[in-house]
Amino acid sequence: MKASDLFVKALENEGVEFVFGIPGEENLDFLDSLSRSNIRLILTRHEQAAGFMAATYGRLTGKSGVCLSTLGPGATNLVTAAAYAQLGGIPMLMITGQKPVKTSKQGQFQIIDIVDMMRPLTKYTRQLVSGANIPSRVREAMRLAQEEKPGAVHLELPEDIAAEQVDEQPIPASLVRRPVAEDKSIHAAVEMIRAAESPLLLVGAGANRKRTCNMLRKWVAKLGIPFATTQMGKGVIDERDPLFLGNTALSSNDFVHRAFEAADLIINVGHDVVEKPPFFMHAGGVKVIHVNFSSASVDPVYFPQVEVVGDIANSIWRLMEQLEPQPHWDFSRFMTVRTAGETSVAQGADDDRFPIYPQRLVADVRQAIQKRGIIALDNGIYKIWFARNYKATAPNTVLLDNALATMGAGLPSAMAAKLVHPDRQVMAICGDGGFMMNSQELETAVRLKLDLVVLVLRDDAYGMIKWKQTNMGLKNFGLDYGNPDFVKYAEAYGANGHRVASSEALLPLLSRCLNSPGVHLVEVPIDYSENDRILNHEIRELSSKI
Ligand SMILES: Cc1ncc(C[n+]2csc(CCOP(=O)(O)OP(=O)(O)O)c2C)c(N)n1
Ligand SMILES: [Mg+2]
Repeated sequence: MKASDLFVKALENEGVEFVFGIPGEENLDFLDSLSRSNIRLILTRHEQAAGFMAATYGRLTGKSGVCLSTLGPGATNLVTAAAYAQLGGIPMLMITGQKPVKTSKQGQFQIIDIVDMMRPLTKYTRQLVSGANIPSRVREAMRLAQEEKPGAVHLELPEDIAAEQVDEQPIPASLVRRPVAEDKSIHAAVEMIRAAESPLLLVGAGANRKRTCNMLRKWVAKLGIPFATTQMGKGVIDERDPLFLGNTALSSNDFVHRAFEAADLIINVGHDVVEKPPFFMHAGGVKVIHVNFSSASVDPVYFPQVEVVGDIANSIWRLMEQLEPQPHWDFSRFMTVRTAGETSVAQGADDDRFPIYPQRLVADVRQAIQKRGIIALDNGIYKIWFARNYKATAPNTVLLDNALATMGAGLPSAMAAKLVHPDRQVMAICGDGGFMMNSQELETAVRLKLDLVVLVLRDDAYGMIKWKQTNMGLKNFGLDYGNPDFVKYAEAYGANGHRVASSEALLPLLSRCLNSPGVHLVEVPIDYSENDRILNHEIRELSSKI
C-alpha cells in the first residue's frame, strides 16, 4: 500500500470525519488516498480558515479536527490557527506537505523549516522520515492533541515519504482514563468550602466538557452555591439559573466583581491563566481553590491556595458527595449584586436608536435564535457585550475566543459548527474588520450549501481599538476605513444579502434568516458611540454604589 493510503487509514482509525484545507502539489498522493476514503475533504479558500474550522470541530467534539496545507506558504498560513487551538485548549492536527526529503532537484525553493516553526505553537511537531512510522506518529499526535489540556499538533508528510510502499497497519487507541484527584486534595477543598462564609463558584473554559457540565449542574442544584462564568465558560450551566451572578466579560469593576469582593472563597473550575483574567487575586485577599485537569500556572494575578488536580467531573462529583449546604453560608450580598447586575444587563435591550445599539442587538439575537442555537463570535468590542449580556443556555453554544482572541475566526468557526450540528441554528457574529479577514469563505459556505446567518456589524472601523484609544484619552486616529457594499458582496458569492434599516426591523429579519435555507449575510449598522461611557465609566460607577 502507498504510505499516503496508510496515513489516511490511520486517520480513519482515529474516527476522523473531515479534513479541512488546501492541497498543494506536495499533498497530491495524500489527496489521492483521501479520494478513496469516507473522510470528507472540505476545501477552503484560505488555510487559516481551514485551521479555524478544524479547531472548532475539535472544540465541539473533543476529537481532534484535522487540517491540511502544502509546504512553505500554505503552512505559514496555518500559524494563527495553530496558536488559536493551542491557547484555546482545542485538539487539532495540522498535516503539511514538503518537498522530497531524500533527493530533490528544486534546491531550497519554497522550503522553510515548518516543523521548527510550529514548535512554540504545538504540543508535538514531527517530520515523517519513513512510511513505516506513520501509524505511531499519527497515534501519538492524536493522543497528545486530545489529552487534557488539548492543543495543536503537527505532522509534516514529505512527498517521497507519502509515495513509499509500506505494509504497516494503524495502531488502535488504548483504553485510557484521565487520572483523578488525590483524596487529600479533595479533603482539603471540602474543609475550605465547608468553613467558608460566602463561597463562589467560577466556571471557566476547561469545564466546557460534556461530563463536566452535567456534574456542575448537579453540584449547583445540590449545594446552592452561586456561580459566575468566564467568557469561555459560558453555557456550562444555564445562565438563566437564579444562582447565576454574571459573566466576567470585563476583568474588573463590573457588578459581578462586587460578588468576587464579597466572597471569601472562590472555587475556580476549569479556568487557567491563558484566558483573560476574570478577576484579580491580591496578597491577603480572597482564597481560591483551583479545580482543573492540570495544576495552576502561578501568575501575579493568580496564585490559588489549594489545587484539586485531576478529571474535573470526578473532582466535582467527589466534592459534592462530601458536602451539604451549610447553615452559616451567607449569599445575601451575592444576591443583591445579582439583582443589580441583571438590571444593568437588561438595560438597552429595547433601545430603538438606529444605527443599532449593541445591547439591543444582543437581546434580539437571543430572542431570535433557538436555545441550543450556536453563535460564533469574531473578535471586536461586541464580544464584550455578548459575553456580558447574552444568556448562554446550553454548553458550547457561545463560541468565542478569549485566549488568542484573534480576528477572522467568526465565519469559519460558525461554518464548522454547522457541519458538526446540521440540525441547529448557527450564526456568525463579526465586526466589519474581522469579517473581512476571512470573508472569502462565503464561497465555501455557499458551495457546502450551509444554512448559516452571518451578521456583519458595520461601524466602518476597528471599533474595539477605538474604544481603547478613547479610554486612554487619545485622539481618534488611524482606525477608520471604508467597506464594500455588503449586500452586493454577499450576492456576488451567491449568498443572500440583507441590510437592517431600522431597529424594529432587526428581530424579524434575524428570525426570517434563521428560518430560511442558505447563507444569509446581514449588515447591521451599529452605534458604538456609548461604549466608552458605559463600559469604562457607568458600569464602574453604578456597581461601586451597591
Ligand atoms: C488578527 C488580529 N489582528 C488584530 C487584532 C487586534 N484587534 C482586536 S479587536 C480589533 C478591531 C476589531 O474590529 P472589528 O472586527 O470591526 O470589530 P469592532 O470592534 O469594530 O466591532 C483589532 C484590530 C486581533 N485581535 N487579531
Ligand atoms: Mg468594526
